[in-house]
Amino acid sequence: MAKAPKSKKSPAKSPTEDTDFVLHSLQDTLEKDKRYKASDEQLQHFYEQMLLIRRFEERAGQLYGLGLIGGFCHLYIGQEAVAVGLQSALTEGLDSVITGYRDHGHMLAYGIDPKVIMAELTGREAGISKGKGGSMHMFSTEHKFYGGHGIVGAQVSLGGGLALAHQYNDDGGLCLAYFGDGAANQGQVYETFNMAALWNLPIVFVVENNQYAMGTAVKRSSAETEFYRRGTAFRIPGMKVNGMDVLEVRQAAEIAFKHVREGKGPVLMECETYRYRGHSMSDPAKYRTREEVQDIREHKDPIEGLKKFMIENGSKEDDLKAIDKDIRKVVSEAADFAESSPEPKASELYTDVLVEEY
Ligand SMILES: Cc1ncc(C[n+]2csc(CCOP(=O)(O)OP(=O)(O)O)c2C)c(N)n1
Ligand SMILES: [Mg+2]
Repeated sequence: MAKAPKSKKSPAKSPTEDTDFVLHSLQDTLEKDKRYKASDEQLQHFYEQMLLIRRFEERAGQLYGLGLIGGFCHLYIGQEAVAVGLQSALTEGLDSVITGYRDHGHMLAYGIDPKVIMAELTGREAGISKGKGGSMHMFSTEHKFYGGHGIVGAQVSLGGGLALAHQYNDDGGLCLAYFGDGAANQGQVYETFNMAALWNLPIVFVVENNQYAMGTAVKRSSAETEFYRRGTAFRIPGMKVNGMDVLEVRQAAEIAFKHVREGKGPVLMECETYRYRGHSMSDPAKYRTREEVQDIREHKDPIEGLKKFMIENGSKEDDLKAIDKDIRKVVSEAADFAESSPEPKASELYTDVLVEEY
């Protein structure tokens, strides 16, 4: 009998022997020191930004109720710590961000003027997309914020493209691509994981696991509910992060961004979070109990959590109240602006539309 040819490949290693397989290394680093050591100034900044998102979204909900916002409107209330923790660690003007339709918070976390965001919601000329995009289609190339996408999962592959551009231009930037637990079951997400890992792209994939995709709970739709593990087949390291704690999110961002900037390829981060409001403004929310929402609000709220931490560390309750007052004023001014600005002219129907063949 002929001998089997000797394989030139070294025998397969068991996962535990495979020391260059870094899937757990980032999580291990986070576990050692979970919370970012923020300065007093940074703490105040995180508090202000999360509160701005909360108050802005509450007001947007009211304007929607008054019929001043048309179309869809998906609020971010409850998830504030994710956008603020991650985006505060980005390099402004260099890194890019892309997300789905639940996008107002990400824009505010970028420091974009609340007036132009609110004016976009009410479909006014002064809006960031000239009033022609609305809630789901906000965009700012100036801030390298690439939307605002209504097609679930599409932002992940587009984010892969943005990361490829960073690599191609060798600009040192990275792309932060957010998507939901529901989007995580889209096929194109895994095609993107494959190419991103193969080409070592500078991208951080962030699953904002808010427990539901419209009315469907994660465990009813997902065979693997630990989303941070879903990059395993592509050798993408995963991180599981408490998305209700802005300091943990920021710490995870530091670790993930460092890894990506060192040219080590993509990271998949799962932020466990919760949305307090319905999927969109037209959601009757019959798929969960009031008690479930109330329990999270009382025990895990990201803003209350940070407030408690700040007071324990010397901040005065009155100063924090004053911040809230100032923010309410900013939001009121944004709402007045959004209600009183003119609508786009009819001729705007013919601008920003691709008509030529390509
Ligand atoms: C390709 C595609 N399929 C279905 C929809 C309808 N749809 C809109 S949002 C949504 C749920 C997505 O949930 P998730 O990804 O968890 O994000 P979340 O709304 O919780 O932020 C679905 C199915 C869509 N917009 N695009
Ligand atoms: Mg979801």
